[in-house]
Amino acid sequence: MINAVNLSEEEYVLPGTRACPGCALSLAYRHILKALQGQVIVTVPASCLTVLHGMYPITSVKVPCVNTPFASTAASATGLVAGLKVTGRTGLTVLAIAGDGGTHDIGIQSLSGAAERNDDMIYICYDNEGYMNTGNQRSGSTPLGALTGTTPILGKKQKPKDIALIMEAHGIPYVATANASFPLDLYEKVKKAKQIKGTRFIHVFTPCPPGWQFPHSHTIKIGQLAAETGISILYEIENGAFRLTSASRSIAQQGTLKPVIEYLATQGRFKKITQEQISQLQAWVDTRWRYYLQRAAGDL
Ligand SMILES: Cc1ncc(C[n+]2csc(CCOP(=O)(O)OP(=O)(O)O)c2C)c(N)n1
Ligand code: SF4
Repeated sequence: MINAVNLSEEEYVLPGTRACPGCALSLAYRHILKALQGQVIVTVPASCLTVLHGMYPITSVKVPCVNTPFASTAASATGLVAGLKVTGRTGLTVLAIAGDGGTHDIGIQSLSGAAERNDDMIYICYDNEGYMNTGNQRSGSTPLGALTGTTPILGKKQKPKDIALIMEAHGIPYVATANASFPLDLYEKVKKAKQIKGTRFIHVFTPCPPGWQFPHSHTIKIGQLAAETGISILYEIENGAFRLTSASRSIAQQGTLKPVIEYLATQGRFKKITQEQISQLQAWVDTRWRYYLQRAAGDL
């Protein structure tokens, strides 16, 4: 079992990246690369992660990286996998990693194709629930009631797409959800995914201080609250076997979820949310939580 004491001290994300202070993506990425022990080729579309990497020829990251057009992250990973195969190189993981805009919306076609072929890659979606690199436009993952630069005055009217369920429906060998506030759970999942062949998909919840409008010192607390209220549910599905993990598992075993309003109140993006939207969000969380509890109990 990994813990903060025996976690590898080797760093692949160097100090001084161009990410904002308090960026949960930086924290998640640091642990993702640690879990892969640097034995990785990364492919990234335009996003906050390309900004974090820095501008050629300078980079803050100690692994090889391809910058790929927005829609083609998974397709470029497929090409890298084929390239490694024909050149006979083994021991390297191909990691495709994109934001929610690059995954739920723009990259979903190439991702679905790669998953259907079961191409041998890890695909990670870090989810800051908007197109943040270009100043916070709404995406298919932006929650109901959240304000962005492209939502109506009372916030987004639709609920988010459940990308992990969409990926599970492809029948791939490993699907997991994670949250940057629980980095060791994320680390364990990436480490496990590294050992599996075929398409592995991990969704990571990554709070974003400027986009979500909260002080950058609150990042970890907000990620924790997301798990405590059931907004972010942590689980893994390995060859069809479902299990809750980390905080979600503890809550399922010995607690109840906190009301979603406690989470909403921490972020300026929800400042215009109506009572009706709060009730809709709470109902959405309750339905999902019941569903995952049933799955964890083996009832579904
Ligand atoms: C085809 C194309 N359309 C639009 C853009 C402009 N663009 C660059 S990054 C970005 C936002 C990416 O959002 P997301 O994938 O959610 O990642 P984040 O920025 O939130 O990390 C956009 C729209 C682009 N680079 N290419
Ligand atoms: S805008 Fe958000 S996701 Fe992007 S670097 Fe800043 S904190 Fe991170």
